[in-house]
Parts: sequence; C-alpha cells; structure tokens
Amino acid sequence: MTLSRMKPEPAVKILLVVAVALVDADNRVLIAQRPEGKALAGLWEFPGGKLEPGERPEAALIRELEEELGIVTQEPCLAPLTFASHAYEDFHLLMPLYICRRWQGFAQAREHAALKWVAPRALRDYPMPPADEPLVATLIDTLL
Ligand code: 9L3
Ligand code: MG
Repeated sequence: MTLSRMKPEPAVKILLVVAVALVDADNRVLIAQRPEGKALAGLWEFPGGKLEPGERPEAALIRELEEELGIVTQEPCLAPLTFASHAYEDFHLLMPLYICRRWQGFAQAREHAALKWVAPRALRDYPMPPADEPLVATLIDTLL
C-alpha cells in the first residue's frame, strides 16, 4: 500500500503517573486502597498520581505523598526502581516506580479507603491495578 492510502493511526493518549514503594524499618511496603467513586476502586496500589503540567516526576511524587499520606520526603530519598506500562482502552499509562526509605511523619489515608504495611512476599495477596501488579516481582527481588 502506498503511503498516501494508509489510514492515519488514532493518536494514543499517554498518561504519565509516578508511584512509590515506601519501605519501613521492618522492610514492609505501604500499599493504599483506591476509594469508592474512583476508577479501579477497591484495588491496592502504590501511592502516587499524575504529573501536573510542567512538573518533574520527583516533584510530583513529593507533592502526592504530602497530599495523599501527609508525609514529607526530599528528592535524594527517591530512587527510581522500575517502570510500568499498561494500555487501557482510552489511554496508555506509563508509570515509573520509585523506592523511598526516609520520610517525615506517619502515613495516614487522606485520599484512600485504607493503608496497609505489607511484607514483600505478601504483596501478591492484594488485588492491584494492572499497572501495579507486574511491579511486585521486581520489588520482591529488591527487598528480599
Ligand atoms: N494508577 C495506577 N497505579 C498507581 C497509581 C498511583 C495510579 N499506583 C492509575 C489509576 C488511574 C491513573 O493511574 O488510571 C491516575 O491515577 P489517579 O489520579 O486516578 O489516582
Ligand atoms: Mg493518587
């Protein structure tokens, strides 16, 4: 087929979201349950959210941690760990996962239905959004 006859591909909408595995002194990881009324309600996710226009990923994560959990961290405490990519029907989600072991304050569920601190292997017992699920294997390898 000649180039002029090819149908244009529909534009793919890319959604960039940042997420973090907070790891406590007992090597447990924080997961947060998505609330009623939001997409994927009831599933357990790594906290995080969408970047605002022009926002750097690390700055977005620091902002999200304060908004969602009421904790404060600094950029040097955020180490990139791995990357998720999942095609939903109407957008493609790209989501780097950071790991963070140092922050100030106690995490509270300000926007989630519940929070849980979970041993790495037990992460497999919690139903997660499709982007988060494949991250668990990397996290277990890193933490055990
Ligand atoms: N999402 C998936 N896993 C996560 C996070 C933080 C977000 N760990 C997905 C769910 C939504 C989109 O990213 O499709 C935007 O998240 P939100 O703004 O609805 O929390
Ligand atoms: Mg969020």
